[in-house]
Amino acid sequence: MGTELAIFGAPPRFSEPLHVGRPNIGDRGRFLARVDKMLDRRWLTNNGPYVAELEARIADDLEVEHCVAVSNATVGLQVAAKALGLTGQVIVPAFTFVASAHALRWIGLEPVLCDVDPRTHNLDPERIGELITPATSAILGVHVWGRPCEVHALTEIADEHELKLFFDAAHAYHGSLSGVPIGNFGDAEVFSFHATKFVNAFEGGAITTNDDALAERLRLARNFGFAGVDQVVAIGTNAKMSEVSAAMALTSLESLPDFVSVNRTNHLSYARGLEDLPGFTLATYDPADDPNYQYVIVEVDEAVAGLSRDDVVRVLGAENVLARRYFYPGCHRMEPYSREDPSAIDRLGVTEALSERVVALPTGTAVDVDDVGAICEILAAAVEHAAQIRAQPVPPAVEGWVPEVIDPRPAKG
Ligand code: T4K
Repeated sequence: MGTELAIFGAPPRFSEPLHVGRPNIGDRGRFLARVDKMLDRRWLTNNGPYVAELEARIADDLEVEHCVAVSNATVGLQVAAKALGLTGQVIVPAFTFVASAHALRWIGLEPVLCDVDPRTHNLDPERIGELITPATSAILGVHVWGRPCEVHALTEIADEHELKLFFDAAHAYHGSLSGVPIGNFGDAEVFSFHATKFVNAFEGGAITTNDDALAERLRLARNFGFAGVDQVVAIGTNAKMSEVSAAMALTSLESLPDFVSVNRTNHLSYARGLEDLPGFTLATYDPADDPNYQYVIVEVDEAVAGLSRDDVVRVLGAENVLARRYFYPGCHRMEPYSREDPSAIDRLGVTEALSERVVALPTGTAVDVDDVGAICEILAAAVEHAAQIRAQPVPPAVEGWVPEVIDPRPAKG
């Protein structure tokens, strides 16, 4: 295609925008039937029957003792942190969605940002020791892209320093490690069922744990501290999942094998389409971990590809492919962390590099192999015409979304 690229003025390859994070809908009829039933019984929230069914289903699927459904994963992380009695500092990866850090900061904890492993994009256990202080109360691992953290190494560190260990499993429903489903690790794990996630409840999440006493505290904290009618025994918040969200999550879970299958097929197609493209490295999944393949993550090596990651985002944007720079620019370059700990940059070399190189590409049930094939063709043409692209300003007349590539970074040095 080459000069037919939209960035050179050709019509965009896709007439409708192709998003990263387009929700998987599942069986619409089953969902609507559930909603009808819900309306008939006039039980809309506050630990309703769908929430109870969802919690039982998840606990069963993940082979975990307790599941506590919540209104979203951000609040779920806060409820977990409170129920774990965390104080002071919590070690968190810098390369994550900002919710992992913000959830803690919002409740007065201090997220201490740690670098990640360049191979896994997950918290690097080797870098944790240097950040532990007398104020550290916990480590929060994030299973980024649904790939499991180095759970065993993190557990050893947490045990040695008597720290709590919990996981942001927002991306990781369905994954496992050495045959143990994610949901069973650390003191607790927190899943997101946001619309863009593998299991979708519009907005929603779940906390899982094998600790009976912790589960009780989680349930209290989720519902204002109510232990029974008129009986408040603890400080709590409102983190309850509504019935309509639980109905959606249950419907989503029924379609889970289809979602995995589509994601796996798309991932394989990307792998084939990109294998000979210089400077493009697709993040892989280990099939033994039974992953959900929900994210298609590519690292762009500008020195080899001749194009930067931001050039790639611009080329795709012109074609109506709305690729995302997750997790640009890294938590350490966002407020308030950039202001409160500006020297964090010095210890976050891998996060810095990844946030410059990583791009998330569209997948999920709204994307098929033909779409993937077209995206790979666009990328191949972009590499072939890299020099022209770098010289070419984005034509203002290009239809559709063209990402704003504004660098919010303070100058180095
Ligand atoms: N921890 C981690 C590691 C996370 O990634 C997240 C959330 C959390 C914790 C917190 O979980 P929750 O509290 O949300 O349960 C999106 C999601 O809003 C966010 O949930 C997610 N991570 C993050 C990775 O992605 P944005 O700012 O990129 O959202 P937005 O509005 O740009 O949407 C993403 C794409 O999805 C767009 O291209 C449009 C498309 N989209 C989105 C929605 C909501 C649709 O096509 N339909 C939709 O209904 O954060």
